[in-house]
Amino acid sequence: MKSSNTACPLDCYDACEVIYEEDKLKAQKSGHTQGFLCPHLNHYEKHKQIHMPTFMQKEISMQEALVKLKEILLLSKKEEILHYRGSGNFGLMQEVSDHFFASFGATLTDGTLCDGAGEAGIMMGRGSNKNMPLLEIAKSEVVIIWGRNPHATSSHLLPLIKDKTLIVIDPIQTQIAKIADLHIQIKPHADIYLAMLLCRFLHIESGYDKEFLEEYASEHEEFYELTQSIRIKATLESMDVTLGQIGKILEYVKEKRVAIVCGVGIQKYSDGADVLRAIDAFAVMLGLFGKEGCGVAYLGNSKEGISSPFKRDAKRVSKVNTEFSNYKTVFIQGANPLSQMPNSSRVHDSLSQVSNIIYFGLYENETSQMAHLVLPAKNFLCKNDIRTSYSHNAMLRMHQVADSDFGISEYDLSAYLCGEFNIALDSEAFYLNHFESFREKVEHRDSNPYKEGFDTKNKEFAFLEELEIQSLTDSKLFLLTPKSSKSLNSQFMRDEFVYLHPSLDIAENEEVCVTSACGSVTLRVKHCDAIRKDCVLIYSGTKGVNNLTTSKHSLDGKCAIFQEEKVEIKMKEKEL
Ligand SMILES: Nc1nc2c(c(=O)[nH]1)N[C@H]1C(S)=C(S)[C@@H](COP(=O)(O)OP(=O)(O)OC[C@H]3O[C@@H](n4cnc5c(=O)[nH]c(N)nc54)[C@H](O)[C@@H]3O)O[C@H]1N2
Ligand SMILES: Nc1nc2c(c(=O)[nH]1)N[C@H]1C(S)=C(S)[C@@H](COP(=O)(O)OP(=O)(O)OC[C@H]3O[C@@H](n4cnc5c(=O)[nH]c(N)nc54)[C@H](O)[C@@H]3O)O[C@H]1N2
Ligand code: SF4
Ligand SMILES: [Mo]
Repeated sequence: MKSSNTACPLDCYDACEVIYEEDKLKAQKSGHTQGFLCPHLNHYEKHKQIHMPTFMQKEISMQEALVKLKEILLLSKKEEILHYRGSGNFGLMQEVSDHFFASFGATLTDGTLCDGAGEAGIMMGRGSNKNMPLLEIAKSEVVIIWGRNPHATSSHLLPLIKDKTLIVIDPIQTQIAKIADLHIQIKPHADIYLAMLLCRFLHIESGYDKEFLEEYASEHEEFYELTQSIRIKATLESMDVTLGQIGKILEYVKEKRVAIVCGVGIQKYSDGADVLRAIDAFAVMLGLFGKEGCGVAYLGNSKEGISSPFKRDAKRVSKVNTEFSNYKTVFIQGANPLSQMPNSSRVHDSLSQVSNIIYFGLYENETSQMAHLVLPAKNFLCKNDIRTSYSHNAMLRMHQVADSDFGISEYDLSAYLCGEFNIALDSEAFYLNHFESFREKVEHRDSNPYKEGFDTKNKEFAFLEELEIQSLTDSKLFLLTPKSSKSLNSQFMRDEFVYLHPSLDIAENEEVCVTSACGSVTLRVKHCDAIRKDCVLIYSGTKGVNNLTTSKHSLDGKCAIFQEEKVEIKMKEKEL
């Protein structure tokens, strides 16, 4: 009999445990899943998957599609082949195709569209990125939600923090901000200054953890000097934060078990690394590391402690500004780069010059429509896999719980290609067992890391040493592109509006053109009084949002910077 236990495959903090019974997806009652799933899985079966492979828009059989794929690879030189894999499915077995392409001599990708800038900042300060897991946050007394929107992106955090003192720092009055004890509706991109000022006032009030600093952060006096380079009054004004609010934060956190829960919102900028490093510095000043119920949560490394059984060394190019036109053949797996990479018109122009675009995914989207060969994948219910999370330390088997007579799994596709090209590949069970052998290690990751110091050479925290003060005021508007509760990036129900503050005086449903230095998009307006007047909100996954974004990298971390470019609204010859 088939197992009925599996796990949600989606790129999400929560990595829920799922039970499949009578064709229905149900949540595991115990553990981190707490008996509920989110709309993505509650309505999973409603989203129409691709059933038939196509070549030049014509339906073909899977066998014909595989032969076509082999022919295309045979006719391309190795250096003309690019394998571009996204995060549509978070299972560890997704990587099996990397094994084929790396062994074949193709080029793979590196860099990230997601959390890399923030992670780089954390690594620079602490020497590693060891996360504060979900269950540890549950033990805190005060939670600072900093650039994360848990109602949309990590709802399993909510029951764990419901009775705590809540501080939210977000330019949007999110649902969590509405119920918080304190919401700082900060100007976007100002978090680094807020973090530095918090450190400075903590120092002035001698509210810092002296013992901790002496042992693990002896450069704190130099850092205090750096914080003094910020002009208090002018900076507060430009951030839209008051001295009273800073005082309030310090009052709430002093002598308490504090969890600072960060999301990707704060680091979609060129200096995203410095933002996380400055927030870490505040946590260091408070002595929050290595203690129960204290710490900084971000997106941890979900693969920490797990070695890959696959061949991975290959030439790599960045996922952020991939020059597709350098390749004759591009194999795209679990990704929708035409929508989700920055600077869509550049991506479109570059992909247009590729002779063979192969799309291997579940759903139709901009990328599948442009592909020459489309290969439907099997969904997570119909294949075997295993996954970990970037927010908690469980390892979850994703057993095959159903059958489908269409699509192909990543393992079966790779096994076919390895067979045809004489590349060694072990059995699926071998790889699953390999990952399984790390369960102990993953499930016993240190919940309070850095007890014996940081992972830097001298075990001390490395503070930011310089700060470039940027102006936050000009006439343009900030672009915010957070995650929508109805879609998972470009999967499922994609949003299609631009949200503006009603005081901008643009009528609802009016079509406006949003422009940036990179491009423009025309969208209909919805009013939203939860956003600041100087912001334009377009959710990730909205068609055309990335016409506006730059394909430049963050200064550290090889990461996309979706909120770097400011925007303007144009309508009927009027400019705002
Ligand atoms: N429903 C849903 N869930 C998802 C996803 C999805 O698309 N939909 N995507 C998944 C993925 S891939 C990821 S990486 C995670 C990310 O999930 P989150 O970490 O929650 O990231 P975002 O939604 O991008 O942004 C979070 C918050 O940051 C705020 N923010 C934006 N700019 C700033 C700023 O300059 N300063 C401050 N303080 N706040 C700012 C936004 O207003 C938003 O409320 O979610 C995962 N979960
Ligand atoms: N403007 C803006 N752009 C963003 C972001 C933002 O916040 N704002 N967020 C960025 C972030 S954080 C991320 S992580 C990226 C995500 O960007 P992508 O990784 O491109 O993610 P999706 O848009 O969800 O596309 C995933 C595709 O994977 C396919 N898929 C799903 N399951 C499977 C499977 O089991 N097998 C195979 N072969 N395919 C499958 C589906 O068909 C789906 O179309 O987007 C980034 N882009
Ligand atoms: S909350 Fe996240 S892990 Fe849980 S069902 Fe929804 S998308 Fe999947
Ligand atoms: Mo992401």
